[in-house]
This record gives sequence, structure tokens and C-alpha cells, in this order.
Amino acid sequence: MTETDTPPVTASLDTDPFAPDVLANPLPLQARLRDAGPVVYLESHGVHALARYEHVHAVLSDWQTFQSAAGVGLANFREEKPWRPPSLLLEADPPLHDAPRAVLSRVLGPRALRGLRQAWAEDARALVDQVLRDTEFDAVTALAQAFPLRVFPDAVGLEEEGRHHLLPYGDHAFNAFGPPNALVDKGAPHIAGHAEWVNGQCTRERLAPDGFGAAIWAAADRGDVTAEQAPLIVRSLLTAGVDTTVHALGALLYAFATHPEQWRRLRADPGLARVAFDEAVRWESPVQTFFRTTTRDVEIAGTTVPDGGKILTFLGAANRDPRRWDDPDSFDLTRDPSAHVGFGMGIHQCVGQHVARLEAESLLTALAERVEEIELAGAPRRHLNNTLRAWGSMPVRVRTV
Ligand code: HEM
Ligand code: OVM
Repeated sequence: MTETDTPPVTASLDTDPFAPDVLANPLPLQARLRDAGPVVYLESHGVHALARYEHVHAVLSDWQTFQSAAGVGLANFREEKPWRPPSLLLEADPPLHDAPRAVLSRVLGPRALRGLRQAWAEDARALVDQVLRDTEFDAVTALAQAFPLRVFPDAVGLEEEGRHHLLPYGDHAFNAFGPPNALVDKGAPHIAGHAEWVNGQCTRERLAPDGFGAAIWAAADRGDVTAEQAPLIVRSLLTAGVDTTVHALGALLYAFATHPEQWRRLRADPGLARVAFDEAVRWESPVQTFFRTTTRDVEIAGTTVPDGGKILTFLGAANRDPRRWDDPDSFDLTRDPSAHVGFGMGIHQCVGQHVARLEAESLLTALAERVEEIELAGAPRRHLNNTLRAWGSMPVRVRTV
């Protein structure tokens, strides 16, 4: 290099973040990305990546420069046809985003959930009593999957028949944010059948009169959204509302099974259930990544990203950035995790987070009442997904009171 050459300001990496070995354990790559620089060019996909808390937070907070309507996956909707009609929330920018968002905020807000609290607490106790007839079981299937599937479809107002479509449909939707790799290929042959059922559940006639789905249709009757928008807003619940909570509960159960001192702390102070859930979401980041698309040439920490460029934000890396968190790798109920970006940040921040918290609080409270000790009874197995950090199975042993 001659004296007049300037050194490259943008770090570059050739590792594919969606490769199976990286998905199985993303923590080493996350650390490399954070340390390589504020902006890292990913040669594998021709996109820029952000892994530090400061920059992830800043990009998610600036929807004008970093849009969602061109898709929040690798596919650029300016050039590629989306695999399904785009979400009116996740894959929309203001002003189109605003009305659907306002409707879901009300339908899924703390006030609307008050009526479910008692019932979900009782459902959790009944499930826990049933599961604890055994001292060893799979915490993923028996608890992390069983509880959301017991309460959420009823709360939406779905019919009983066909609910087995929910998890595989959501799993594919989250895979589809990544590159068209083997995980997407594996789901593709089955997606038409799952989508047919999911889309069929979104009509007014199919939904029970007292659930989240009916509340969305009532908003359409009031003119808050159109009758054409209502089914797609219901579809958002069915896409984003099940796998997310299943894997967040899986993360929570894994955290406690491997941190017995934190379990004792929770049992001594069950009021910590909500903090515990958010700390588990910070620690594991069940939703690991989302993309944005630049709406103009934009400079980020000295790197210019051209208009229409895809930016991959690593929520999981930001949630363990030592520049922001003390001892980030420790699961610790004494910290305040509330600034984590596991639910995103800004105008798209998870609109279902109160639902997720209520599910977790219900289940955790019921478990804390009856489980004195929980530990792994065998090696847990990961479930790989391009976007989700998930457990596929988790053998546990419990001592009950
Ligand atoms: C948005 C994560 C549970 C519905 C988001 C976003 C994240 C996220 C990171 C932001 C996306 C972005 O910025 O592009 C999670 C996690 C959950 C969870 C970790 C469980 C622990 C739920 C539930 C529902 C839901 C239970 C439905 C009942 C949505 C919807 C959006 C969203 C509709 C789009 C909001 C918008 O674009 O305005 N979620 N979510 N999520 N989530 Fe969740
Ligand atoms: C949606 C949606 C929202 C958040 C996550 C997501 C599959 C989908 O509105 O359809 O993942």
C-alpha cells in the first residue's frame, strides 16, 4: 500500500451466518462480527451486517432510512417476488403500517389481556399438574410447545381441526427470511398445505366470536382497517404468535435447568417471573436476526451503504454485546434486561410481547409452585432455523413438592 492509499474502513467476512454449524452455535460468529467493526460486509450474501448494540438499536429506530417494506429477510422485494403476500405490519412502512399496527396494539395490549390472566394461570396449573406425574420428560414438547398450543389458538378463536399446521407454517416463515438454503428447501414442499389452512382461518366466519381474531374483524367493522386488510392482520398472529413463544419458553426452561441458583431465586420471589422471561429473551434471543433495506445512500460509522442495500441486524449479538451489558453471557435475574432488542426496537417492536410475557408468567408461576429442582436429564438437541434460536428436545428431571 502506498502512502496515499487509505486503509479499508469496512471489515469483511466470508462466513455464512445461515450455515448449519453457525446456526447450531451462533455465539462465536456473533463475537467475531462485533469485534471486526461496527459494520461488517458479508461476502456470502452481499449484505452489510451490524452486531453491536449501539448500531443495531440505531438502525431499528430509524424506519425512514432503514425500511421494512422491501422485506425484512434477505430477499429484496424491489427485485424479488415475496413467497406470500407481504405482512401488513412486519413488511410495511408508514403510513400503510400505522392502521394495522394501531389495531393489533389494542387487540393484544395489556388491557385486552386482563380477561385472560386468570384462565391462563389455571391452564398452566392444570398442564403442570399433568406433566409432573412423571419426574422425567421432554421440556420442549411437554411444556414449551404444549402450553402455547393450549392457550394461544383458543385466544385467537381458531377451530380445533388443523392446529398442527401452526408450528410448521411459522417455522417455514422464519426460515424464509434467510437465504434459499436447505432449510427452506425442506419446508417448501409442505408449505402450500399449511398455508391453505392458515389462510382459511383468517376469515370472519371461521373465527370464534370472542377472540383476538374477532376483535380484528370488529376493528374492520368500525372502519379502523378495511375488510381486505383484516384477514392479513389475523395471518400475522398465526405466523408470528406460536413458534416465537414456544422457543422463548424453551430458552427459559433451558436457562433454569442449567442455573439452579437462579431457579432458587425465582422460587423465593415469584414476582421475578417477568424479569426472568425478558432475561431469557435477552440471553437466548429466540428471534436472532432481521434485515432492513436502505432508502438512500447512507453512511454508518464510516461505511457507505448504497440505496436499496440490505442490512442484517443481529439482535442476538446486540443482546450479548459486552459494550452494553455487564457479563453478557450470564443468565442473571438481578440485572435489568429491559433494554434488550430481542423484541426489536422502534415502530416494529413486537406487538405481541404482552401476550408472550403473560404466557411465560403463567407457566413459570405454576412451575415455581410445584418444582423444587429442575435439571437436564440428557443432552438437549437444537432445532435449526434461519432466524430462530430453538431447542428441538430437552430431557429434564424434576423434584416436585
Ligand atoms: C414483531 C420477536 C412473540 C407478533 C416482532 C419483532 C421481533 C419479535 C424481534 C420485530 C420485527 C422487526 O423489527 O422487523 C418476538 C419474540 C416473541 C414474539 C422473541 C416471543 C418471545 C409474538 C407474539 C405475537 C407476535 C406472541 C402475536 C400474538 C408480532 C407481530 C410483529 C412482531 C405482528 C410485527 C409488528 C410490526 O411490524 O409492527 N416480534 N415476538 N410476536 N411480532 Fe413478535
Ligand atoms: C407477520 C410477522 C410478524 C413478525 C414475525 C413474523 C414470521 C411474521 O406479521 O406475519 O415472522
